[in-house]
Amino acid sequence: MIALYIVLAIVVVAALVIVVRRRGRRRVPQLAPPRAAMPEVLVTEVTSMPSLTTVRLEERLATSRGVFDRVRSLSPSDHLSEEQLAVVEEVLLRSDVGLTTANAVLEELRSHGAPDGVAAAVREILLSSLSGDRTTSAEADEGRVPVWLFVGVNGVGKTTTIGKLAKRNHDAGRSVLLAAGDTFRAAAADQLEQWATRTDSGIVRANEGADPGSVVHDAIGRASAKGFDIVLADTAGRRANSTNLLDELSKVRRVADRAPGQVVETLLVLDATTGQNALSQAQEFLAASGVTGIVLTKLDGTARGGIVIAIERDLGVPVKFVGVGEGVDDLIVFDPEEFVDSLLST
Ligand SMILES: Nc1nc2c(ncn2[C@@H]2O[C@H](COP(=O)(O)OP(=O)(O)OP(=O)(O)O)[C@@H](O)[C@H]2O)c(=O)[nH]1
Ligand SMILES: [Mg+2]
Repeated sequence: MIALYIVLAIVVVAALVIVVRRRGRRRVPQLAPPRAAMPEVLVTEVTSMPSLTTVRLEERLATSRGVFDRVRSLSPSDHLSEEQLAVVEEVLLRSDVGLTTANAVLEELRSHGAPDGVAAAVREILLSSLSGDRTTSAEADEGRVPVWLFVGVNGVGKTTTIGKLAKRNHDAGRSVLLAAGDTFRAAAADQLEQWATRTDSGIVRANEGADPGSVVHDAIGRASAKGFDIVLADTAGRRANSTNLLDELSKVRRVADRAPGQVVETLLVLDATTGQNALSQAQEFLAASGVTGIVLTKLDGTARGGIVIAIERDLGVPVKFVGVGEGVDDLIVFDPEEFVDSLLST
């Protein structure tokens, strides 16, 4: 009996020791961690973080920016030497700003010099030539459906741009319907359908060879009946010959602009990598389809970023968006200051 009491007492004491030890161990992590340095680190990180778009545009325009390295390396001067002016001219022409703009910049540098730095002076002059109205409208008259029509030759990036802008409109709270007005090949509608799925948009499509005007007409009817907020209409980039293509675009535009549809934007899509060729293409489209803005694609990976300036100057139509990659978010609302800074900031 006494032995039993002794064993019980040992068990109770052992249990007490274990509980006390565990409590002791649990307390260790409850010690307050050292905190003194934390707030400072956080504040530094937040304040020095540049805006996402700035980082992305400068990164994506790296090739075009590289062309301007030689301008950045010139020293400030009240009177630039002929040698320095020749460097500026060569760089501007390589970046494809065009002869008119290059001459205007040289004239300005000759008469005023560049006391605050050559890159800064060129930046100011280029910026002053980008003064178009870049607002886009997503509003139509009462009872009508706003339509954005996308035109341009094949391969420039129309369908991809529609996908990107579908996402942008969707994010802005609009319900989007895509119209597969490129009936030249079946794959075009399949490609658009993929974008519709990815961006949560509706789509109206027809068989290969169908009349593009009736596809757009059906899409507008459906948008009006179902209450979609906007229609983005794709068109073909080729036909048997270019005259037919432009005639067809004018017809599609007329159909799209008939109530209940209303064309509020006609966006001409141009490929920046084709440089000055993009300009001659653009002239033909401008005459035919009432273009309200340019989307310049593939600015990533080209050295010819200056083409933006040539396009605005020579065509008198504002660049509204620029494409900087193949992904759904790789489209930027064109901001002249951000753009020129991406090329010329030191
Ligand atoms: N790097 C890059 N590629 C792009 C950009 N925009 C479009 N692309 C690519 O360019 C190619 C052609 O794009 P599409 O959207 O099919 O061109 P499209 O004008 O619709 O061509 P068609 O339907 O043949 O008239 C695709 O491989 C796209 O991913 C861009 O901003 N940057
Ligand atoms: Mg296409």
